[in-house]
Amino acid sequence: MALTQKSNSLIELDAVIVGAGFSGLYLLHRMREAGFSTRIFETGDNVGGTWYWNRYPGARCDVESIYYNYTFSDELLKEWTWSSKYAEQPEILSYINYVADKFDLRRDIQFKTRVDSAHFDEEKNRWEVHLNNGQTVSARYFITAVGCLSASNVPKFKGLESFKGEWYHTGRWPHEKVEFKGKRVGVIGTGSSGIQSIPVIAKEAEHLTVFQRTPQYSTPARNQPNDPEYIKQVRENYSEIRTQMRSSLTGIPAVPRDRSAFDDTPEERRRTYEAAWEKGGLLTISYSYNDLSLTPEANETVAEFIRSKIREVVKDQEVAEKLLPNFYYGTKRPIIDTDYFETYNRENVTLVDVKKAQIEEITPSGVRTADAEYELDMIVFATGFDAMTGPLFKIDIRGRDGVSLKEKWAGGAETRTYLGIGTAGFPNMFMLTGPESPSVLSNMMVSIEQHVEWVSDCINYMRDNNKEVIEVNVEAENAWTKHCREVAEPTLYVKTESWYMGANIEGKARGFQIYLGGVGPYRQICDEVAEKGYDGFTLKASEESVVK
Ligand code: NA7
Repeated sequence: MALTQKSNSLIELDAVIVGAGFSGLYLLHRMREAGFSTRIFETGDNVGGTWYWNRYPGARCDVESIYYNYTFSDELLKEWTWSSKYAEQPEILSYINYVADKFDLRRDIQFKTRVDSAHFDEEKNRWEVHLNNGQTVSARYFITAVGCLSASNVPKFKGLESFKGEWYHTGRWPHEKVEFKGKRVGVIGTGSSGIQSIPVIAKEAEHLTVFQRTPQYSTPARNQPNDPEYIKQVRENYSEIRTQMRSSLTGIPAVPRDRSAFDDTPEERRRTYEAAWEKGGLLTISYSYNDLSLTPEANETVAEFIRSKIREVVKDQEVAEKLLPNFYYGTKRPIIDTDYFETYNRENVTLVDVKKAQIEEITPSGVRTADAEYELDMIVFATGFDAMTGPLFKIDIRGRDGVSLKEKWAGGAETRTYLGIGTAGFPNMFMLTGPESPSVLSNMMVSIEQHVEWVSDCINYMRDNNKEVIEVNVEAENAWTKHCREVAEPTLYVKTESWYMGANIEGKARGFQIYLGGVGPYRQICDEVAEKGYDGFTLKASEESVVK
């Protein structure tokens, strides 16, 4: 189908995709292959999404590189070789650029263009999409590929505008090299971004002050170059690996040991945790036993083990004490690092506990906490994101009766979706890795491919069956949201104030918005929905479409 431009300001398409990250790019490819006129609108000036924006020093993926790539093209799998176990941001960005070129995707991507609003026109059964450059696009389908962690959060500290030095947010890092040499740098935040960047900045800066609110559990990544023999084996077996990834719980072919933490003696447990610590990696420790995320007692065994390692690594015991986490392990995003705790043994690093004495204001020359003032030349905000709903709410999305998504979801407090893919009252709109899908608690690549394939298959089905409108049924939505909450409720996740719960954003309602049933079972549910002719959705041909 051809793209038509009626005038300078109206573009007609089959589908609009928002965002040129991993999900948007693959969907564009699938849609074009199927003959749909599709265009991506992207704020940045190049492809990459998360990996375009998060260029901070030390940025790296914590899912093993061999699992963190597209798997839809065997040719692509053969062509690309990851240099190390955990790929660095520049290498991932090169990969995304390579994919964009290989599949000639750029010609249908409009860069430096923000989607400001998308309103469903009930008379035409089309989405009217407004861009920040004044253009209007009319499309049958509106698909958000905006990622879960793209709305960066710079807390509203008093006085920030008065700061005379440089400041950056890790998720909006400049393209030019940021110079730390000879500077007094402050990093606020010790989530994954802080923990990845702190050791790198410490090596360059004259002095680094880390402002920590919540100490974190972090375990060694033990990154290493990929052995060519290993890569050869992976290539030969990728078909099997892909099947395992797709049917696994997290999108990584690993299973928790079928054993409770209390099936072992304390000595055996310690040996198990020590071996996992030495091996490194994301799921190594957390998969040591099957009840670590379920019971406080089992959880405490791994939590205390990590605390003991922190006491061992950090030489100054006063500093070590400040670094000891005390929430349930794994209920905030588990982190893997390279020399994070070791960094506090450096002479040029100071740790400040801002839970004890909170940041009161940013002054022209630094940061003032309740009990001290810190002179700084640069502040790095590693303060995270308005996750899940944040990126969607940045767009004024309105469905039937002009109701906005933000209103429908009461600012996030009442988020309701069907499968995390659609929401009632917003016909022909699909969300890739949306709230209430496995998303951030899975290997995003597996979840992205599954959503993209499901959505593009659905749009194909619509065309093949002469349907014009697809819309989530309220009953199906209510049942899915209920199911999501029931799966999360017995876990320890809901007991911790985390960004999974919306707790990192001032005034944001608390609620767990990730489907914890696992990517394999989730895929099965989605497949069954499709096999039953999109059970839980109402599909209408053009003549039967509801016109109010
Ligand atoms: P995170 O994990 O949300 O971490 C943000 C950090 O910033 C965390 O330590 C926060 O403390 C801290 N923070 C946030 N607001 C403040 C204020 N006002 N004062 C002091 N400290 C603050 O974001 P990341 O970018 O590190 O990682 C996001 C995800 O990207 C990661 O989980 C991976 O999935 C990839 P808190 O814990 O809220 O007390």
